[in-house]
Amino acid sequence: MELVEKMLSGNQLALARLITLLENRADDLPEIMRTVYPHTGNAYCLGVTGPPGAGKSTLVDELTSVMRQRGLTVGIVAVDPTSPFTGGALLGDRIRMQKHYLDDDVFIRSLATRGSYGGLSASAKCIVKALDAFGKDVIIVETVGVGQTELEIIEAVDTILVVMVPEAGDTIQTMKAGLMEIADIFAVNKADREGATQMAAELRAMLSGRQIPTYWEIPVIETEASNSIGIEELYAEIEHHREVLSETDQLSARRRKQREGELIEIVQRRIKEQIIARMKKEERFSSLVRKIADGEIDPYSASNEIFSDRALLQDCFQ
Ligand SMILES: Nc1nc2c(ncn2[C@@H]2O[C@H](COP(=O)(O)OP(=O)(O)OP(=O)(O)O)[C@@H](O)[C@H]2O)c(=O)[nH]1
Ligand SMILES: [Mg+2]
Repeated sequence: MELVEKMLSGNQLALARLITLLENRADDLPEIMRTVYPHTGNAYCLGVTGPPGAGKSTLVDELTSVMRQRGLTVGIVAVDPTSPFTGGALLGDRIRMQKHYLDDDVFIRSLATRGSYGGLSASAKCIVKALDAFGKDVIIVETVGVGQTELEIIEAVDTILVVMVPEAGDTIQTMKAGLMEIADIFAVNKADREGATQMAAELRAMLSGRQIPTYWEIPVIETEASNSIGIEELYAEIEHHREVLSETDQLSARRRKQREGELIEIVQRRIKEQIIARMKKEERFSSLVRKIADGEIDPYSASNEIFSDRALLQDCFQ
């Protein structure tokens, strides 16, 4: 693939075009990924998640400055699956405000839903791989941590930073959203506001009761992203986590698990797409749908009919 070769040789424009293909899940995506894959595995991937407006983008921006000072190249993928209509445009504007927009060594792309079921997290993961193959040292993925899509994406990173803000009910929300379970590091951002120290203490107390991995004690760092306060400390913890993961072989364990998940995901998607495409060609399928709609048959019995049709299934997997 010429475009992939160009990208691999360091061409920024090729990278941008390739990422657009991946974002749109172009037909040749599998072929692109086959070529990209052997060049992946060198970048470190940081996931940043937390409630809307917590200051994730501002923190990402600040952390990027620290990384750039250390000579690291950075790729940023911001995912906003919440608003299919305005999300893309809004996010685009927000991203543009970042101060690394003109830095050639920082590549920024925002993604928003296109109504594709489950496609967003898959696209995001492919894009992270492309940035990795391109040679970025660090890839940062920002998501609003609420739904399944975001959790799927965030699980594909090496270090998960959960950003919180000192606002009433936030801790409980975070627990509900499953963020307590996935955090490697907590940042209590907007520490200039009242209640930050108390929230950090609350979080630490909660964590001390439930430290599951013995190799890592989850730190809670207070930050003021918009005032550049606490960023170096936060970055130090990210570095520290990375070191601990490598020393304890947890990094390779995480990545092995991610690859396994990735395979299962790809197989699932292929099965789903093939069966559905094949089914839709059958007159019998539309008559089944009619029967379901008319209440003559339930969807479980209808799916049994489909799965007992050996000829149809065989046809799917030739
Ligand atoms: N007071 C205060 N405001 C902050 C701080 N950090 C960020 N903000 C402000 O909070 C607002 C939201 O910041 P963003 O970085 O866009 O937050 P986000 O979490 O990326 O938001 P979404 O992507 O929309 O979920 C902006 O107006 C920031 O300037 C902080 O430490 N203190
Ligand atoms: Mg943001």
